[in-house]
Amino acid sequence: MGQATQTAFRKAEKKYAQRSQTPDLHNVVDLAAASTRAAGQAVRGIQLTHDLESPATLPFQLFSHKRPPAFVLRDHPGLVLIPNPFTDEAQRWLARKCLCDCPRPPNRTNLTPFFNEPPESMFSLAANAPARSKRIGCRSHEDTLQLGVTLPKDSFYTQDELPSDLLERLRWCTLGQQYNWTTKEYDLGSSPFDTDADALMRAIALAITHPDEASDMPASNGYDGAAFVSEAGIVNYYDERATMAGHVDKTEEKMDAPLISFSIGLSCIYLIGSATRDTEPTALMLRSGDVLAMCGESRMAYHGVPRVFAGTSPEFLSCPAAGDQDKAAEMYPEWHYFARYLSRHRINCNARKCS
Ligand SMILES: O=C(O)CCC(=O)C(=O)O
Repeated sequence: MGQATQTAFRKAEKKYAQRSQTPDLHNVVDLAAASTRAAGQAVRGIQLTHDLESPATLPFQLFSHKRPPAFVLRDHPGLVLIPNPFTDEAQRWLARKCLCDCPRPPNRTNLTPFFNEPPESMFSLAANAPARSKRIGCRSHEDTLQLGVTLPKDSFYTQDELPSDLLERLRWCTLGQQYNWTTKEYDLGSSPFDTDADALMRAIALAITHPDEASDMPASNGYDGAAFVSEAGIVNYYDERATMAGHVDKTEEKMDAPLISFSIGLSCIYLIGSATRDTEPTALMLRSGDVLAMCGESRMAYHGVPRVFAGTSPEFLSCPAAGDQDKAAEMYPEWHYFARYLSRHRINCNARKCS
């Protein structure tokens, strides 16, 4: 497609995806860099209407403040950004949840159709595999047919693999109601949504209920957060070169309920547009710990991730020698392996109400 016929969204994707030169970040709304548009009129601070409460089941605090700063964007009614409200400990816990607990049966991953994933965590296997002999077997041709898939032509998935190699190919896992990427329906059964993760998402949904509307930049979130339940979700795993093309999440029946996400690890450019690809999107810098909620009008908006930035993961996640890492190692024996992964990846976990 020629440059002239490209949509405004596509043009923005290409601009930020380009690797031959450092991208121009001038127009990127970056709440951690005071010199950008963020300091101007692109965003407005809002008051959260409820405290962010940690689930009582956890022995530590998830949130560093009960009412952290939160923002809405002028051009995108309903999009709420809470810059990293988490404690360092919480980010480690979330990373561990996304890497060890989420990508396990009965949750499905992009690898499920092709490999007999072990019931224990692939991450732990990768971290602890003492010998290069411990491989994960690929499914038989019959199994893949039963799952409604055929093996890719290039025979990418035809031999048993080391857990560490498979971990590098992990792209997504689905939570709760399992999403079928072919039919674009939730028709593949269900797994229990992690109770603590759901409690976290509910706390966010409640806190952003009806943020104050008395302004020229309304937050436009009329949804009553008390009604939110995480029924389905996706964990996306990005390596330094991974991208996510612009799309709208519209399978859910309850499009008035927010789509809530948090990100851990590397920073990225997140593009948010409108209900058509023809509107020029706004570029946001999302950093480790940032929470984003797509409510109201923005729930129907095109969005995507054209760029992940290498070397931007915070030290407390990515450098085993930094800060209170002894505590992390005590809680998670494989912490060195986590740190290695998190120094080179971004994880995004999101939740939706479907019905
Ligand atoms: O990685 C992100 O921040 C966006 C994820 C997303 O758009 C999705 O899972 O539908």
